[in-house]
Amino acid sequence: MKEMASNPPKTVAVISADNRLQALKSAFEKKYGDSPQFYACAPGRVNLIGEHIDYCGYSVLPMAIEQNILAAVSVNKSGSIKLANINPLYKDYSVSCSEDIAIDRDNPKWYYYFLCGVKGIQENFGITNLVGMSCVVDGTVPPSSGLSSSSALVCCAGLVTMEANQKSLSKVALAEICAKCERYIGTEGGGMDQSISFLAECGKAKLIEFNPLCATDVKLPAGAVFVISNCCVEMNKAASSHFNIRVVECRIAAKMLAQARGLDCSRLVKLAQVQGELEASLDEMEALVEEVLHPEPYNREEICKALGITTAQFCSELLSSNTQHVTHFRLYQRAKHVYSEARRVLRFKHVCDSEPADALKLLGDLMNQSHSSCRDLYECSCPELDQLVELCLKSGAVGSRLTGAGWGGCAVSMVPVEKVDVFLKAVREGYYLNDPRRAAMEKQSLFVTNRRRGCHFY
Ligand code: ADP
Ligand code: NG1
Ligand code: MG
Repeated sequence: MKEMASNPPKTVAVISADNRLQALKSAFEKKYGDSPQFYACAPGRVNLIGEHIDYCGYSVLPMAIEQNILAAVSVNKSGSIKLANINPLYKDYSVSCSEDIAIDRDNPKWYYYFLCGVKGIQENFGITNLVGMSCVVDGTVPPSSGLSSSSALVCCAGLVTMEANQKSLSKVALAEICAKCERYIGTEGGGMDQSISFLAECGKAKLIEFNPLCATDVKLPAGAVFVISNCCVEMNKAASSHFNIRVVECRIAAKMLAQARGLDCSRLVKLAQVQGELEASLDEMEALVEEVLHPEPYNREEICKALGITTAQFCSELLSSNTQHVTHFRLYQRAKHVYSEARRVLRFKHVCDSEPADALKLLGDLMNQSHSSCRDLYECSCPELDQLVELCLKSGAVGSRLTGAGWGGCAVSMVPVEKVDVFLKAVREGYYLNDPRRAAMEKQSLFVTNRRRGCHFY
């Protein structure tokens, strides 16, 4: 708890001894003709279990990974924020500090994620005159692959802006600000990614709880490692509506369940809030879903009638701007996934805490159930990811599941230590080497994760 209340740490690094920092420093000097004044770093994450439930108010269980977003920064007197990226695919951008920061959610370019972080800090402190900054960003989190490159970028930008404007915030405050401000890009996420990016500690996974935000250590069993494998299908969450459609479906499901139990549904927007109001168990909530909702998709008329609202209210109060076209909603399947997944997270934590002899098997089973639920009820997998998960299980994993939002991206597998070499060889040969495009990406796509620390400065 003490750690969570503290500010992001400053780490002493010998820049010349770190190839990546050295390359970033050189790129900065070439670009701006001066040396960076400081560096900020924010890690990506892998979620071990608890998918698509953070925005419903439920706890999740991620850990930070080695891959991160790193920025070199100096304060300038030009009255503008200048952004550049080591990767030439991400173009330079400059914005005046005296203008309102505009984020175009219809065109989610990389620099708008950075500006989300800037805007979050600006609004929190009511800063009217942001200082000018020159920044070069270098990222190693595979983008649009469920390891949260977007939030690492937003968190890094939040940190940079705080430091450059000589402000100070705790990690918890930063996590909450960055969860809120990433929504300016359009995705209505729940806060898992920003929370673990700030609150992670070396060697530890965390149970992240919301309202209030709290991170508790989870001791993972010693006999297994976690391996990430990317199916090499990218899914840009802000440029598509898949993610927000699920958020909307959960919001509608919450209101329908609340209405059916005579609660004031205008106030309730999250499935966890409905559980709280009813003082029911997760098992009872699943039974309520069975009783109240039907498996066939709902159309707009049926929902409006049940909730006693007009189509105009439905569009303005329940849909987001990028889901206005959606006509059918699978409320039963989405709510069933959320309540069962919330229960799996608690069971996973319980197994880790109680360390039974068959812990690996129990945890593996929970991960496999989570993947099935994501694939069949939440429909957020894709054929390549399902094929990869199957292969991971055949290659020695005791559990394997998609991680992050899905529709592409990575699987996380729990592999007994003694089987790791055989596992990596089988997955390499079975998924990557027989396809030239995947083979070229293999090095950054298949790796054992280490539990890393959270955001920090150099
Ligand atoms: P993820 O699952 O990785 O969070 P998102 O679709 O949410 O995927 O976000 C991906 C977006 O984040 C990219 O399209 C890009 O705009 C931004 N991004 C990721 N990595 C970098 C990077 N190294 N530099 C700049 N922008 C990045
Ligand atoms: P990714 O895949 O990193 O974009 C998203 C959300 C999370 C969470 C997961 C699914 C954002 C910033 N992130 O992550 O909050 O809902 O999907 O569990 O929206
Ligand atoms: Mg993201």
